[in-house]
Amino acid sequence: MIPRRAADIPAWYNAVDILERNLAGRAEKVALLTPDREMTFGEVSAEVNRVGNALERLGVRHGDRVAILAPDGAEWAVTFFACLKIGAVSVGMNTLLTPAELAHILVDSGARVLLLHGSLLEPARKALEQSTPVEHVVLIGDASDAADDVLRWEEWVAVESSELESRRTHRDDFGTLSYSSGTTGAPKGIFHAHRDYVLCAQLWGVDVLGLTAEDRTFSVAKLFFAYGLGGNLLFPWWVGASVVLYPGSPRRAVDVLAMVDRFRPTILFNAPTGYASILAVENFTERYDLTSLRLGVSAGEALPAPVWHEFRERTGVDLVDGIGSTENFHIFISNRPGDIRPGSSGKPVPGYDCRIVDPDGVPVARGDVGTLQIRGETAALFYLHQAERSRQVFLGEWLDTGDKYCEDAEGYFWHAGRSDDMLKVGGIWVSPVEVESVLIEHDSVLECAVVGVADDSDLVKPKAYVVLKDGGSGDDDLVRILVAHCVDRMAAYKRPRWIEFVDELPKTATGKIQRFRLR
Ligand code: 3UK
Repeated sequence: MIPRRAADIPAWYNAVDILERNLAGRAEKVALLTPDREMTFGEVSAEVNRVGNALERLGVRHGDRVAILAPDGAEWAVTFFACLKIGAVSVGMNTLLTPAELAHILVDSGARVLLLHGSLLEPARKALEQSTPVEHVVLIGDASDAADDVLRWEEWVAVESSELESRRTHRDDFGTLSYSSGTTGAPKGIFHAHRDYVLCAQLWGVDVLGLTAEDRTFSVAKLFFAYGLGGNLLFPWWVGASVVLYPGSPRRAVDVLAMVDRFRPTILFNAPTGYASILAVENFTERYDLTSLRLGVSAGEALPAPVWHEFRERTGVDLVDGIGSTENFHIFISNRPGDIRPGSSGKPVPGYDCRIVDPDGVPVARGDVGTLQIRGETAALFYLHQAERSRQVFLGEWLDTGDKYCEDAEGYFWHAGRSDDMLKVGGIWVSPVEVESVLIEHDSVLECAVVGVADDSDLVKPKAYVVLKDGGSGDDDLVRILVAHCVDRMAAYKRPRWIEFVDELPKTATGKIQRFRLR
């Protein structure tokens, strides 16, 4: 099967096939490597069956949601495929979120089971203190102070059979529910179907990126992001390549470099900020052996051309920038090996149609900037529990990306910002409205506005303009206090990198803050 259209996939299809197609001929091949563990396709498959049986024993059935809150590792990957195999829907949770955000996702998704890593016990415990639908918690790794009623992964799977029949799923049945942040309000739940994983694997992973069984992928972007899940699990396994899972922090470039040095991957998945932070490590090419790399992939935010050139000069490795979204599951416009325009997002991935439209929905002239809409079979259909927002974004066959783009004479697409106020910081969404609402909670702050400002690498980071209550002018101490205030209440990547104290903020006649003027 070479699926380039949904109709190429059998109507009744379970995407556990992505794993199990390797059992004929590659069962003994290493499927995944982590800093402390290695598993073959055969071993992963047996473990998937045990976990599938264990989930069914807990009562998990077709369509039920299973949340995963864990660093990237073997258990994450195994649980993901176990859910597919029994027709359940996995909810990969962002490990950086606050307890309140985690609780929201547990409630909104209706998760009945939570797979929880011991290192995340604290935020999870606080989240579970609120009323959530979670009936069972399965604990991965050791955490001696966990409650008695949690199940322990090892014991939980040990008693199960390694045989399991796939449950019958339609190619259009959902296999994942991912959460993505918006400007205001709660994160939006986005379902993807069994069909989407194989279509994206073929259309971009194989046809554009050129993945083969000889590759070994490594991703700094986590599995709970669609970017990491596709790039570092589904697409490589679709072609029988091995994946290296990294449980550490994306912010530690030296750890990332040490992983590449140790595991010798051929393809690196990272966000532009991640590449810029590698470049900032002194003499990194002398200290770490990166010669295994044949390509780097960049997504999450636009990759500035200077970063592309510097990375190429220092390492000899070409970076392939492509734009994807959780709504579409993965990349739909991309550069490709051997055909790269640094600074651009490349050309539409075959299988997707792209159009750039004005505010009335009319296509603009080539070269003009407009809003990008895409059409393709991997697009989600709606946001869970957000009918109104869904109607604005999912326009029948077309999906409104909210990104501004222009297409040049040669057909390359150039990112030109967002049509909302959302910021991508290190490839992850940050809502200026959310940062403002946290800053304003501080006693000294009268009002504030947060905008994206480019740093030395031309990558956007949040900057806050703050008006103080006492009419004061502020100082470095207050900057530190306000940043600490933000880090206490939000994921640290959302904190303002600069704070400027001002006497007033630019406003419209109706009193609305004009963020564009601050930008
Ligand atoms: C922005 C980019 C310019 C853009 C994602 C690869 O990022 C992913 O999904 P999200 O839902 O965010 C989507 C939004 O992020 N963006 C992403 N990549 C680029 N802007 N150049 C890029 N290369 O605003 C887009 O609408 O978090 C990325 C694969 C799968 C994904 N889900």
